[in-house]
Amino acid sequence: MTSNPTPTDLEELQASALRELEQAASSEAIEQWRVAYLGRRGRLTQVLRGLSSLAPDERRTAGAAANRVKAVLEERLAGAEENVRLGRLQAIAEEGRIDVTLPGRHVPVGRLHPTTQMVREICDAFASMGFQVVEGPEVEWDYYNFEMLNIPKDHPARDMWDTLWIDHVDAQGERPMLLRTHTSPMQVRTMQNAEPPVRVVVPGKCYRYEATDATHEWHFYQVEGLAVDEGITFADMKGTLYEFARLIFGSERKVRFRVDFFPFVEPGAEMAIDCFVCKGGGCNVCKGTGWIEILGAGMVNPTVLEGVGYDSSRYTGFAFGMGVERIAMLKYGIDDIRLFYGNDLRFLQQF
Ligand code: YSA
Repeated sequence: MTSNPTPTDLEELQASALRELEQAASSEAIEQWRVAYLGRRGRLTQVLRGLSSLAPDERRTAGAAANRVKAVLEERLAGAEENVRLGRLQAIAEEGRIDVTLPGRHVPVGRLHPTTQMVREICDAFASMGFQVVEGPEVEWDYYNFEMLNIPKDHPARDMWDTLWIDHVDAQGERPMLLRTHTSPMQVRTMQNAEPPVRVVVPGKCYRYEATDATHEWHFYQVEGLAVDEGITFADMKGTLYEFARLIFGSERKVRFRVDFFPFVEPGAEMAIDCFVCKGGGCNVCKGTGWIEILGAGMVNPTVLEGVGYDSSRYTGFAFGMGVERIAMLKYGIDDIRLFYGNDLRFLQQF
């Protein structure tokens, strides 16, 4: 064919191509046909290449016609390949080589990470008691992580949180940014953006400049809780946390509150449950005490309430913070926190 194809040339090319394709009964014959017409040196490909030497008007008309032929040939090619495939399957079936009684092939299905499952279970427990779920930033200002929580600069209480600082220095030459060491800064952010009553839980990742061991990771998850309203008492806090422990660990578990110190609560408490291994008798999991600490809590310090503009003579509240992996360890009897982030499917597939 010349480099200036007429409509008749193209019709003839299409007709002869389709005739030949009908004769092609095997995959090999179909492939030969494809190379002959649509391959790099195929007849239709040559036509398309030749179009570049035509005047623009002619090129447009001839190009459209050639592309229509190409679309027809490609469609018929796909149909012919499918027919050969079906024919092959039918032949196999007729020979009786498909055993429909064989079990199917296992398709691996993904699942949620155990930490994610535990976060959701904890949040569901508090949602059932009327708490909203909110989230906040992992890169945080010193202002929210410490100062607004009644932990001023150079205060020894900062030593309770080994901090990873962000390499950003402000005009005063101070490092005001960090990776949050706990979810407590969200107490302040939440109160700054809402009037009481407030009831929130905050799941999220925290970071500490700590050496890892069986119960410590340098990154881990916490769930924070905060409730502020008129007339909230320590008894409300105990009742809420008892109910939480019952929902997560079952009604047989015993709960213990003891005095603890956090600068942002007054009074402060730690909550422990009786050891799941020895049931309170004392063993090496609970270090002989019979109890395992699961969270820190307390009544929100009036200084924190006043800092966000709440009237502390009118409003009171409680707050708490728990380690998610530690709760999962207690619930499922996991003896090393590092298993959570070792990416070992043998561990992860158990949940
Ligand atoms: C206390 C009082 C409140 O009113 C509100 C919150 C809190 C908790 C406080 N913000 C806090 O972070 N306390 S904590 O340092 O003792 O950590 C709380 C929980 O996080 C621990 O009980 C533990 O379960 C978990 N945790 C702490 N460091 C961890 C860790 N989990 C894994 N690896 C670590 N390195």
